[in-house]
Amino acid sequence: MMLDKVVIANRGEIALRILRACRELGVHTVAIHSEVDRNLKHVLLADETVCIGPAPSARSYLNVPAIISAAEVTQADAIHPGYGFLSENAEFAEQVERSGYTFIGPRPDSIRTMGDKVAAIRTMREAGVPCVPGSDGPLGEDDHTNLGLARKIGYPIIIKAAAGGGGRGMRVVHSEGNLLNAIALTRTEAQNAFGSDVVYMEKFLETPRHIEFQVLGDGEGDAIHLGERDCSMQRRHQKVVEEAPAPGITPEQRATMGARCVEACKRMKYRGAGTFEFLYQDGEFYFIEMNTRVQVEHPVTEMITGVDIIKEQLRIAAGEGLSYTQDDIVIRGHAVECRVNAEDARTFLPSPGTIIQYHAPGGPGIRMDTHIYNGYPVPPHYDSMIGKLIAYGDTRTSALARMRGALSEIVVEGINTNVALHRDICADAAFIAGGTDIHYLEKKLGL
Ligand code: MV4
Repeated sequence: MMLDKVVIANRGEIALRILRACRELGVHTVAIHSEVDRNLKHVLLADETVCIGPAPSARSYLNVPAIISAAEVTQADAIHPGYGFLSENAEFAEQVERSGYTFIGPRPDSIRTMGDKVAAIRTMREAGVPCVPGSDGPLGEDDHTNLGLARKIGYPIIIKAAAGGGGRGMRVVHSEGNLLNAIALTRTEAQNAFGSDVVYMEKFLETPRHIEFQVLGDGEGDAIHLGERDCSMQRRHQKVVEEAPAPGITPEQRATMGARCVEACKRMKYRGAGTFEFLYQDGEFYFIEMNTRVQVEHPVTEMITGVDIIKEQLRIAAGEGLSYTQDDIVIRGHAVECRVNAEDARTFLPSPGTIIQYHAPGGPGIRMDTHIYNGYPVPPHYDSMIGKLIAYGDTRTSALARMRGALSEIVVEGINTNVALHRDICADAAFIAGGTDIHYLEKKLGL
């Protein structure tokens, strides 16, 4: 392994996941952490640790000079950003590289292009990836043109901020009378939230599923896909349960869509792990966004392919290329992931506090990716996700049976969690049948 020492620029379960992958490859680890995170499991396990600032993320996990200084003082050679925080910040990736370190992720230009949703859609359309019928570019200021565009696409339509994504900066328009006002409002909000008032228009799909394809690129023009995940079980743009493969998607659909994503990766010489997000409705896929990072739900793909995605990220960053060709990738069995959050069951508000008692679930096909332990205090400053319970089986039915078993075993005391919600979802007839849409959970919860 051409990497000797990696700075893990994240916290929680993903930091521990990255540390484990480094250990397996004989790579030394530096855990950088905030003042309240000295007792994080991966910090206790890391070869070296550097405190980079106080609890608020803006002063620690988002503090670029502090993170690069930590790489300097420890003489590390690479930085893994994990997910969230600085993982999709092109300026950070650029600064890391300009300072002489390897950014474990895509080239800054790829991050920048995909961060601009209009540029991302143009790139995908040119590569032959199917997109949602829409404006195929930013909306101009001419009202007549915009009214004509929407009429041609057909209502309902959705106005989205080019700098948005992940559900931020969007507005649905059901009829012509509201269009111009909606464009103006979305522009103003986008300007305030992202510093850009560029917006675009798409046909609004009313009952889609969220299906995403995992890709790996070597940065030199080779790329493979690892099939898809279904992440439709969500609440307020927060995924709750994910699974792979997506129920009802045929091997032919997987091969076709996978090949289109791979073609797009090859054209942009994409480097590292990435995810193509699609809406899937009435048997058709429509590209909406690309994520240029490893995702929370990567384990379900690891379970059905046997590929260690974090190890692949490290190998690619080290210039060792991909360990697999597309023909090596065989999808076998089914995996489901439940995100375990420290939150109130009724209000969904974060519920920090000390874990008094933790009993991990186990048995065949059960994987728990978590940093929690008995006595660990969940701090109030960060995301409420404390772990991911993953169940694998030969079939979806067996994966779900194992998940229900694991959910009946798991004990997390001292804080409130959403484990009861997961028990409810995994006993839900429509979920068990498979193929529920992105609105299913919110409707079930009566929102
Ligand atoms: C859409 C859509 C329907 N039609 N675009 C929300 C998050 C962002 N990634 C894109 N989103 C959506 N875009 C069109 N043309 C519905 C959503 C959407 C959604 C998408 C995926 C997962 C959950 C969602 C929840 C609400 C809305």
